[in-house]
Amino acid sequence: MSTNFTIADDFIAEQNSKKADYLAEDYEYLDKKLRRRNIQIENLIEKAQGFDVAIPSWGVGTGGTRFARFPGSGEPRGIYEKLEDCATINQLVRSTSAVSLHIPWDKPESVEELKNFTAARGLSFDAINSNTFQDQVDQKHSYKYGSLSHENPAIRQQAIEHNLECIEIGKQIGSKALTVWVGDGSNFAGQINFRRALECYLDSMREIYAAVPEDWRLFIEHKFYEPAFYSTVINDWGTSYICAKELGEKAFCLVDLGHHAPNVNIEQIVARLIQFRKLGGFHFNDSKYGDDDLDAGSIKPFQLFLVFNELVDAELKNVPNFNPAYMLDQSHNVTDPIESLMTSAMEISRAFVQAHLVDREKLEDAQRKNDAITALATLKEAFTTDVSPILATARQKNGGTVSPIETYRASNYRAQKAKERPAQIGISAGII
Ligand SMILES: [Mn+2]
Repeated sequence: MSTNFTIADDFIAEQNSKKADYLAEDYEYLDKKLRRRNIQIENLIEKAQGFDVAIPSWGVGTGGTRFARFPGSGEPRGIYEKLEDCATINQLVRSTSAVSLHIPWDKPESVEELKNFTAARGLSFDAINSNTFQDQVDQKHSYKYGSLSHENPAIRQQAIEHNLECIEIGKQIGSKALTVWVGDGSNFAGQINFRRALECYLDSMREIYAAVPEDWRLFIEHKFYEPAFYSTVINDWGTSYICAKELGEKAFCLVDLGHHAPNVNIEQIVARLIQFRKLGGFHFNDSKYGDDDLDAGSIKPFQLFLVFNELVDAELKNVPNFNPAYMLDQSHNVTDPIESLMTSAMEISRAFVQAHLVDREKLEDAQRKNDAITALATLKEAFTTDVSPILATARQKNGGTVSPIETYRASNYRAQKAKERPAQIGISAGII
């Protein structure tokens, strides 16, 4: 492992020095512009430096669709190679220091070895994700007709025990949250009893909840269709909220941006969950039609900004217990996953910094006066400000690179990994 290729810090410094003059020019211009609006650029750089979004282990592998998967060269073949790629992403962008594991895909043979490997690369572990949406080798009961909500108590028990095992692994690696997403649902009207399925789900979740440590959070992730096409058990944020409320204080709702019907007002859902103290966090991605799992900010950057507008508003107003966990949840079919994840992490930081540019006094004044034009213009003023020099400076100050994609390509990382990692059949990489 130790002989594997890594990007040298000197190389990053050399790449950065090539950009220094242009960055200084752009920075100076933006600084002047923001000062006219009474905004201190240094504060925004500090905000950007402190911002972090977790990488899902499955995101560094090439994804696929229902039709096919076209593997990329040099893609990771196991958890350690996935962690190598996660470390490289963080080395360049410096805003992705945590990794979210998926059990059983990433089940470690030695927890100690996994912890040491991760810590040596400056990474930590975010929420742990359970999987009861597919059958594993040697599994006694099938999840074909459901898991936590199944009619058969033996199947529910098996799904509960898997989640308990995830909590145990999570405790050992230092996770502080369990994310439960179930694929349970139905394909045909009448196939399941809606009320009974949800009651079974809640019974199962109560047992899981009881095993969640006091300083942990339990995230419930809703999704309105897929893999079930007629109904899902946790179909929307309302159901998710009710379940989180039923379970107790450690349970929260997770919002995956792709898990809503087209044109749903997600920023309003976010505001609702904040108001009722049940917003647990996000799975960021973007979509055009369904749960496309495209790169964050690639299709609807204004929506991403509006989501962050709600989040930053809550942060600035010190809403109690407001501590959302941020993670990317994407499937990269046609891009190099490392490039997509770096770009997405930067787009999320961009939306976060832009939301900090909103003149909130002016916005509130416009709202109170029913001045819709000024209200929208106040948001647009922030949204249309190019904060790239702030993001680049923050990355550089944290030890990263001014131009992540350029530096990454110049390093030949992927070509090096293609040599180190000969292709292997049957890699399970996120079609979720
Ligand atoms: Mn998700």
